[in-house]
Amino acid sequence: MIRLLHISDIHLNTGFASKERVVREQLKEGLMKSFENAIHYALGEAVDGVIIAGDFLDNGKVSYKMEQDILNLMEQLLKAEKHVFYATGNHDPMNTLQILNRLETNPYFHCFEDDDIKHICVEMKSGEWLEVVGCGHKSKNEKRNLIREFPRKNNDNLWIGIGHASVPSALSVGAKEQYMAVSLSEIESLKYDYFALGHIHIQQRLSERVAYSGNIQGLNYKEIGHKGGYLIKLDGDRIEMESLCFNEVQWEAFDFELDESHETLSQLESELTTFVSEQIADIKKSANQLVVRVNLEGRSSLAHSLREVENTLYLEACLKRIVGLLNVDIKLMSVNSLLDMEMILSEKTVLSEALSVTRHVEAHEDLINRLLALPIYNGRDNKKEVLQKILETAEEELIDCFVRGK
Ligand SMILES: [Mn+2]
Repeated sequence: MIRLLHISDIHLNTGFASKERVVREQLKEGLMKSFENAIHYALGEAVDGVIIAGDFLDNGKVSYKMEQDILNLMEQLLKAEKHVFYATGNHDPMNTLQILNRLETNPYFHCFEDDDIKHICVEMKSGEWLEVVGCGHKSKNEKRNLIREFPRKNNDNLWIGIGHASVPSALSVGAKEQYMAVSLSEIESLKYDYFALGHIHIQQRLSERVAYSGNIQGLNYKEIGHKGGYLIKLDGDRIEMESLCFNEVQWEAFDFELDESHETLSQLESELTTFVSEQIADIKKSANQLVVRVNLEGRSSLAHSLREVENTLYLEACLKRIVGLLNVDIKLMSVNSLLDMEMILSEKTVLSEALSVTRHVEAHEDLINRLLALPIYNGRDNKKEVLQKILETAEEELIDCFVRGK
């Protein structure tokens, strides 16, 4: 049996520029710690090798300390006779981490650095032979489907493939840039025993033998929940996969509905404290540190006070301290004042007239046509949806303007 740890997209030197200094440092340390967690796992378990499927680094700016930390962890693995299979990605193309060249002569270190399709055959401790086919990214903008050129499995050895590539059918957050795009059926036609993918940060098994390990610590609020890698066990024609958790810091986001019952900020603070504590009760047992965003929605008499930045900053600080979090962000999604809408609409005012247009825009065909002819809609194919969104916002702005005299 061959056991491999598959990780990818560590983005080790991400800057987290939007966060304040203390939080930024802790997020960066968390990334290194998450990587360490993965390496320590590999050292402690009967793992034959570690696959790193690209974007190990976020960019080419690597501090001396980080270089030394990386080298140190890699050397621990190699000393323990664990193979390292590292393929570069779009963030860490060829020559990004030159310090690893120093490991080139180590028989346990295998780097798939550029666009050459490398095919190696490695003898494992069990005496089994593992054939590994992979390639890296020669530049930051590798769009060619190099995986299509990989050789098909043609003997009884165990074969794995490694690539940092987009599979268009995979689940991703928003539209992710397509690098080395390859279809699942093309990968499957290679008949490998396992294909380790990197690039998409959501862990997912695309088929029995093709998977993205996901990243090992979230980088932003789109990347919530546990993060880690896969333990792959290959035994003859059997495959077993286990999802593992390595993240040191965990990102979470929760929606909180405001209503007329929230009358003072201090009352809101105490309700938010209880709410967030409840939401994270189970998560906190597994993650060491949490970064939490609270999305506020709804109508409340506190809308105005919440729009004052110093008030939300203070609320964030309170939540962070009381609940014991690494950081809290409060985001006003759609927070609006309490209003008697029925009354506003029933009155005969400019506002009620304007609102009746935004609410029943479909009744004004010529108006729609004039609006859609505006330059902001040029080249958009979902014009009506965009217009609808703008009208929804416009309603709030109209009310702000007329009722609150802004
Ligand atoms: Mn990538």
